[in-house]
Amino acid sequence: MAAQAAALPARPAERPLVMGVVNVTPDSFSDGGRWYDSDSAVAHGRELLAQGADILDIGGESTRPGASRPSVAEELRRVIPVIEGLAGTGAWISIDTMRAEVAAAAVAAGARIINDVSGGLADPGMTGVAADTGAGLVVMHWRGHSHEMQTRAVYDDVVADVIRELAGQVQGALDAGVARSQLVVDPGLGFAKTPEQNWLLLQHLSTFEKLDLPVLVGASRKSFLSRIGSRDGAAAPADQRDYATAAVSVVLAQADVWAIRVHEVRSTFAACDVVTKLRAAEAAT
Ligand code: PMM
Repeated sequence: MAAQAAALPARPAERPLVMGVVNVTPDSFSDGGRWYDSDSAVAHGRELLAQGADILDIGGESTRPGASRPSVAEELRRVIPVIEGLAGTGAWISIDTMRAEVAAAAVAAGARIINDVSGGLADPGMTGVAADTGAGLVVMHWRGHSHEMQTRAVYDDVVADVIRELAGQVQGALDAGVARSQLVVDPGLGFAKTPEQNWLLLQHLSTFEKLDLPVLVGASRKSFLSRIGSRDGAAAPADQRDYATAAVSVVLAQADVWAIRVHEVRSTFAACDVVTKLRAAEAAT
């Protein structure tokens, strides 16, 4: 009998996996419009792979606060040619979508992981696609679409509430027939979270071990990082938040998360290497 392909890439012992973002959108907050045509998106994906990215996350819908949703046809038009263009590289490709139809088409085109920022809540068919295809499934904590999420950042205890709600989303996936070995959880930084709540979640990442599943974290270029490092109080535009992002990646590597989702991969590899070297020095003493 042929061995069944693993649903998820293995994490190297010494560092988290690094997931590079390819947003094929006109309006993502971090890089909207830069890789909007298929050829430049494929070229960008290849560049991230050359820089060492372990996974490429291809998305055709911006989830920034207030963004309007593309049609299904438009989302498919954006992502499928890019997945087809990158599948031949043998890279692990994830599809960043909340739609079951897009996820199914993406897996047929070569994606092996479904990254659903709604964690199965936006489209009731999503967990069934993961169960039927055996693809990996990232279940992110989510409380509503972009136009309404900022009003939903109200928690009694953000860490406990996010973990409890994520556990419910995970149970929904398991009930639909998804295997535990397919699942990854994500605290969903910036999604129905204030900056203070994002920092609390980062501070308490070890609490997510309760869920007993790999943890993915995406802090890259998010607005809670816009004033990190600023000495005059001015907010940096999204594409100038990579130093702050890399500093968070040090924290994520120290927390031994499964994967870090970033737009600029080199600085996160540098962050991971710093943690690896410190650990080696500690082991040598
Ligand atoms: N953040 C964004 C998009 N997709 N997926 C996961 N799993 N986790 C995240 O934190 C996440 C995500 C928003 O960032 P972008 O618009 O720059 O891609």
